Amino acid sequence: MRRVTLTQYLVGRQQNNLINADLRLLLETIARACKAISTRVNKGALADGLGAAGTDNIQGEAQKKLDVLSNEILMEANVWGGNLAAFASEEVERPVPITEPYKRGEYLLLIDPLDGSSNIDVNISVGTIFSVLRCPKTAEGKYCEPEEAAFLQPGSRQVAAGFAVYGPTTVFVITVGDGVHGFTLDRETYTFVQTHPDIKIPADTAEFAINTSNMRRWEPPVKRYIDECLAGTDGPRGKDFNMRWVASMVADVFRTLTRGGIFMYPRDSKQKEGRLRLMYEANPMALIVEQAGGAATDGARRILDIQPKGLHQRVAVILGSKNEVDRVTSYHK
Ligand code: AFP
Repeated sequence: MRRVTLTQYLVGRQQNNLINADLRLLLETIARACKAISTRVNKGALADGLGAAGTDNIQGEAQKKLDVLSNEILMEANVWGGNLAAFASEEVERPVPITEPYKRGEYLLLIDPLDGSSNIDVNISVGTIFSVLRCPKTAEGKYCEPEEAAFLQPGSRQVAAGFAVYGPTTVFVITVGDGVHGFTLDRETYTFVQTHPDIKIPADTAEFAINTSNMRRWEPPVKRYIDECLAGTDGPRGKDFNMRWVASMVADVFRTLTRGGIFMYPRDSKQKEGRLRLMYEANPMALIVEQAGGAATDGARRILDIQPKGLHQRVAVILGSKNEVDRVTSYHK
């Protein structure tokens, strides 16, 4: 039986009026850019793509060459479509509005061009994360100037979100609000082919993902939850837990989507706001996880309800199998 391609999936959503032609073009263009990034990532040291770029991003973090290149690939791919008002990127301090000679459109694109880039030089999976919002309109019905304020919308306003994982295979995961679907890159035809239709996260799990080197800094509810997992069959959970930590959110989230699990990057005494960025990491992943039947909070609040204050603000993230996320949230109450 012939598998559905990403284009067929998106055309189907357009025919069902779930998305319009502009959003479909945007999503197809993002996927095409992810193919180009995948090719560069897979070349690795053969193409002088590894190592530091010699510059820092807005977060003051040293950029990798592939961080900068991935950002350029995504921006160049999306500047001409006439469907974007502006984009925002982890790698760029301020939003980049679409300007003449290009036409503006109704969407705002937020990207983490290369998530997990500290793993690049050691050949561990990395990825691209994206989030799509609508540009707000004024009372007169005109699009607002796509400055930072236009982006500061809660994650529940996203019209689409997804990510690519550049791993043993390149997988593109997307939601437009009617479930979560995964597409694997067929390198012979260079086509994304649906391999994970309608992904659902198991409500229970016996696997947690957290960077335990931060344990001494955690707040009590997180410490209690992890201690109980570590106590295994002899402890209050009555079962043994396994641990995974890739340190590439895209890889940890894809594993959580496909076999269940709880992914945690809590706030702690050193990273008081948490480490992950709300607008282009937590929000898109929270929409994906909820659309797959999971849950995503900052320990207390639903991620998608958080009213952003800044484009690059950080947030605590606890997401995955619903029953486990609910348990951690109950410990915070
Ligand atoms: P980098 O992009 O700087 O490698 O950070 C990756 C990340 O934002 C996210 O993908 C990981 O889950 C998390 O940071 C890993 O953080 P630690 O290195 O502190 O474990």
